[in-house]
Amino acid sequence: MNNLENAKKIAAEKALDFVENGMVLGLGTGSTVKYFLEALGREIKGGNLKEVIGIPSSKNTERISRELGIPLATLDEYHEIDLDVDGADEVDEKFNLIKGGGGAHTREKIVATASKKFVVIVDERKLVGKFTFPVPVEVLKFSKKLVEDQLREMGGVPKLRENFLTDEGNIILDTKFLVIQAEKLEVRINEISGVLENGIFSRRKPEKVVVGYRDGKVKVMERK
Ligand code: A5P
Repeated sequence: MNNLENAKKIAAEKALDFVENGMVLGLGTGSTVKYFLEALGREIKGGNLKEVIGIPSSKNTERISRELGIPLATLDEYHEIDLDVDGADEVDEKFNLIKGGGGAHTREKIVATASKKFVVIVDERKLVGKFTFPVPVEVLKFSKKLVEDQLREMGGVPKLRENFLTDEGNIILDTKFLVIQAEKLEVRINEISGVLENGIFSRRKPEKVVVGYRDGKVKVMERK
């Protein structure tokens, strides 16, 4: 395993410290979360964690979790989640996030919003002073052109994610902005008719960000 993968893995494994018996867990999506799922599966199998139930944020996470023997439920069955563990594409100093590199941000935001605690696991590359990642915007196919026009009017440069549909069957417009004022932009993009959700998380920010470093260190940062 290379240093970067190890950085993801140690951040993911550290997040297990916050998991307790009997918890309902939000299960995020992505390559960092995969390490969390593997560690969680091991703990459940080994009997160290009991009566834990996961609410997956994507079909992919659902499939991996099933393979690992993690008991699952739906948001309809449990609408209060104790702890959500998820990755991110970028994290700024105020713990605003950009998510959706894997196209799962709509469900991820629903799960994070339903969670009492939200912990984000990242490798050190994801910590940024200023966002540069294109904002993933999930859009109904029907409204593609109209949404693109409005994103351009807002100063964005939308680009269709090729050969990709979300779990809900929608398209993603990855939209580059020169300046991202997280709170304003999150709300404004969602006001466009035809937009389901965008990948800025400024209203549901994590309480903790666990960062794995390529030199093998891991740090838990708390939101002030
Ligand atoms: C999924 O849509 C995303 O929000 C992921 O949480 C994010 O892209 C982080 O993924 P990695 O851990 O694979 O970088």
